[in-house]
Order: sequence, then structure tokens, then C-alpha cells
Amino acid sequence: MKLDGVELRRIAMPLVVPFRTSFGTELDREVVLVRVVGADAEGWGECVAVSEPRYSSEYVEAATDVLRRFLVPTLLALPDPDVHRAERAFAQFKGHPMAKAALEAALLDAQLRESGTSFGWFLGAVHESVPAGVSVGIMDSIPELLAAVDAYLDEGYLRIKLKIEPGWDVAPVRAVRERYGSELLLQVDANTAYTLADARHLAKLDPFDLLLIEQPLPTHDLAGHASLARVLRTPICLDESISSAAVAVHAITIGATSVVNIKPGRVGGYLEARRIHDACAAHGVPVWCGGMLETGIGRAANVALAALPNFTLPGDTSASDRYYTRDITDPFVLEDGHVRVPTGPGIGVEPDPDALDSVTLSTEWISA
Ligand code: NPQ
Ligand code: MG
Repeated sequence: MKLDGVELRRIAMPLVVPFRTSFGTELDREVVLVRVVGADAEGWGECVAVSEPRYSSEYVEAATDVLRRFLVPTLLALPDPDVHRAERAFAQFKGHPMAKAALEAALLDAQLRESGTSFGWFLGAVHESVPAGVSVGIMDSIPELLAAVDAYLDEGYLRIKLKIEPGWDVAPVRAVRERYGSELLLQVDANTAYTLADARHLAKLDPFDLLLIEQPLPTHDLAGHASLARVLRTPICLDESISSAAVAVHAITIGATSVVNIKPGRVGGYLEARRIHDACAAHGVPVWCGGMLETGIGRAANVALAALPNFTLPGDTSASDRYYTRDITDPFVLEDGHVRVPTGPGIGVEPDPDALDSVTLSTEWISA
């Protein structure tokens, strides 16, 4: 397809409530949106990099810089751009998977809109809707946590994920398990907050029959996770560690992970995300779709991905109002605990111009 240029747009979305994890508290979600403009179609992608490099080394300003200086010019220089050629061309630059994923997603959206096909169709989705879980931040007290979980369960969420850190782990898990019983699908996410020295402490979570513990140890410590897995009964699920299909296979092979969280931004795009899905399926390892507090743009694409056959656990693909009072697209809503997979061309949703204007901080245009 012939490209005219690419727009980079910085937006700031106020969160409905502050979101606290082991790496910090966020009140606003700053996001870079990418719009790829072709002769016959345009497409949108969302960069999931966060304001500060606390989840991974990427952050909003760095992602914008690498997009502006390297990725967008590389895309615009391709003689006949398509997502596969773009992915290969981006590979000459090390790292910056979230920036690459955003531009790849925008190009894919444009490409699929041009051909009148949906993300779900392109990726191989087999479901019309996907079960929704919700990620619950660290709170100041147990009563506050239980009130939040009550409300999410009333809304219909099918799985609860508690964010944990040293000092906020066994007690909140016990309180939630005791209040809702053994039927509740419950898991925890540490975002790298522990060390192997905490193995005995983390084993105190074993009696609560968690679906999994997500990323207890540092990002690059696969061997540590393999050791921890031999101590815990709770399955380990890696998030931050899984940067590619090759790393996923490595982690599975050495016994570091028995479930995988797939986030397209963290792994450099939807093509690599699908390869991880396929590799995990081949190894008998279930996957689920993570979340990075996406607007409707990123959420639409994630929901399509989550409809692939090996996404057998509910994901962090929550409804829009989990995070935002007013999304920039038509909101994703819960229907019986599920979120519907868009069926229109591309990601199947587009930003509402007024909603988008109201959150836009700046835009820049990079011409072909
Ligand atoms: C995770 N997401 O699975 C991430 C962490 C994350 C839904 O738990 C602003 C504030 C942006 C906190 C992006 C969920 C964030 C954030 C991602 C947390 O590890
Ligand atoms: Mg996580």
C-alpha cells in the first residue's frame, strides 16, 4: 500500500481511580497514538509505553523519539510497505518493542481496512467474545480491597487478579479467598517485586489455590523462576520476562513458566504475539492476554488476539470503564462477563474526534 505519512499523537487519559502496582502509582495514562495514512485507508495503533521506565525500560518520550527518528522513516522508505516487511525492517533497531508494536498495529489496521478484513480474521480468532478478568491495584487496607473486588464481581468480571508486593500478599489473598470461596478464579501479579530469598514466603500462597503467580522475580531471571517453580505449588506465569517467542520457548523448556501472559506491546507486535501463542500451544502451555491500561484502540486489537484458541484463561481485557470514564472509541462493555470481539475492518473501532481532541496534548506529522 502507498503511504502519505504518519501522525504521532500524545494524549493523557485520566484514570477513574489511581492504579497502584509494586512499581508505582499512576493517576493519568499518557499514551502515544500512531495514525498511518495511506492513499486509500488509514489505521490506528496504540503505544503501551508508560510515562516512566518502571514496568520495562521503555517510556513515552523514548518511544516517541525512536518512532520519529528511526521507525517511521524506515516504514516510509519501504518501496511496498506491508506488516511483514515492516517487521523485518524494524528488526535492524534493537529493543523498543512497544514503539515497534504501535507502528506495526497502525499499519496492519490500515492494511486490513483497505482489504475489508478484521484483526480477528487476520490473526485467526475463533471466538465472538472473550472472558474478561480485572486487575485490582494495591490498596491501603483490606476492607478497601474487598469493596473494590465486590464491585468488580457485581459487574460480572470472571477472574480477579490482585497486584501484590512484599507486605501486601498473603493477607489480601487470604481475605479475598475467604470472602468469595474456592470457586473464584483468583491470581496475583508481583511485577518483579520479590527475590528467590522470598521463596518460602511465597509458598504461603499455595494453600489459596491461585490460578498462577505472575512475574514474582526480576525480568531477566529465568533460572530463578525455574528454581522457584520447584518450590511453589502455585503455577508461575511470566509477563515482563517474555520478550519474544524464542524467550517463551526458552522459559518453558527450562521450567521457568507454565502459563504465559501475552502483551503485543511487550513483544514487538501482533505478529510476534501470534507466534508466542502458537509456540505455547505446541508446548501445551496456556496463554492469556495481558493489558497495559489501553484505550479502545489498543483494547480492540487485544480483544481480537484474545479470541485465538490457546487463550484459555480470562485476560486483563477489561471493559473500558475499568480505567476510563470516557474512552476515545465506543467503549468496550461487559456482557455476561465477556467482551465482544469487533468484526468490522481492521481493529473495527475508531476514535471519536471530540473525545480524542479533549485528551490530546500534541500531534506531529511525518510526511512520506
Ligand atoms: C501487568 N497491567 O500486567 C500490567 C502492569 C501495568 C493491567 O495489571 C499505568 C499504571 C500503566 C500501571 C501499565 C495490569 C500500567 C500500569 C501496565 C501497570 O503487569
Ligand atoms: Mg503483569
